[in-house]
Amino acid sequence: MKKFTSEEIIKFALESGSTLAGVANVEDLKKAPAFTVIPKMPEYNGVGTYMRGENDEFLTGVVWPEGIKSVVVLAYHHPLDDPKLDYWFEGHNTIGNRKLIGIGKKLQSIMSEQGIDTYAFNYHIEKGGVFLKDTAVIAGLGCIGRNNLLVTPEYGSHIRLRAIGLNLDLPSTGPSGYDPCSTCTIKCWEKCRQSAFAKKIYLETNLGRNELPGRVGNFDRTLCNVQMQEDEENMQLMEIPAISVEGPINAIKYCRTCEYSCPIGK
Ligand code: B12
Ligand code: SF4
Ligand code: SF4
Repeated sequence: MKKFTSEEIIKFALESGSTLAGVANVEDLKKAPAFTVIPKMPEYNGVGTYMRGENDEFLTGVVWPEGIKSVVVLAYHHPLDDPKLDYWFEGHNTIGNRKLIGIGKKLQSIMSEQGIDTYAFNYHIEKGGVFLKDTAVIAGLGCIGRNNLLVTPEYGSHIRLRAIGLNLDLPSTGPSGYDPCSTCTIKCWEKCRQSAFAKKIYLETNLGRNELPGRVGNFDRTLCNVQMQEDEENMQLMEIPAISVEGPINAIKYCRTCEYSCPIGK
């Protein structure tokens, strides 16, 4: 098998249609904040998790597939003038996620032609996923902003992520050290209508690290989830031929206020 560098793999990912891409070594990810704090946080089974039945068990950690040594993170631009890329349609994935799945498949096919084993990580942690924002930071795509989202220099937080594992032991291509929040005067976290960033609810001493949700421990996912549930109740019928040719389909427009309130990438 030919030896590849992280940069060569990134080139394949960009050729596959990814807007941005980077590589994170699995050993670096095992030490990254989200991967280490999650078992110490209170259980959460709201939107974004995959708890279908009463007997489903909480899976608080990431299960690493055998032989996978590095992860390629794929980022797809979700521009402000195309919000429907991010709508969830009843029983369907978002258009943006479908794009990302297609890009991942292309990359997997290029890798397989080169004799490299790959693994497509699921979106949901409970179905074998990884924490995508931390993976993107370790891969050098940007930083975790005060809005608790990945902020990239090129597109701000207006991107969505996916990951493909490789059986290649490649070095991480980050972190980059990029940090626009340290000098920013815009209080993006104050714009949240659920006040999800109003109080410090996680302590460094309890979670065992300094990098906390919302950076300083003030992002409350249960309050954000209240908004997500309201958004689900307010879903609207829409004509989206790319998803359904049989007429209108219910669309959920999940809140993006913390994403939109950051000026980077606009
Ligand atoms: C479950 C989930 C949710 C849940 C719970 C979120 C949570 N953070 O716990 C809910 C429903 C509330 C939610 C809301 C949203 N989500 Co969501 N969600 C997920 C999911 C499936 C898992 C996230 C998770 O459990 N993380 C674990 C927690 C503990 O991590 P955390 O809160 O980010 O905290 C860690 C980081 O901040 C990190 N950190 C802090 N500082 C530093 C510094 C360094 C150097 C590093 C490495 C790390 C680091 O440390 C913290 C832990 O201590 C991911 C997809 C995936 N597989 O990753 C999408 C994902 C994170 N969501 C996403 C989005 C866009 C949203 C929303 C805007 C809704 C929407 N319209 O899609 C809101 C934004 C809320 C917010 N401001 O964070 C995107 C983020 C893209 C981006 N640009 O960052 C993702 C990646 C999915 C995707 N489509 O690409 N989400
Ligand atoms: S607006 Fe953007 S740059 Fe400023 S603190 Fe918020 S996330 Fe950071
Ligand atoms: S997605 Fe909306 S409700 Fe959730 S933290 Fe961001 S602004 Fe608040």
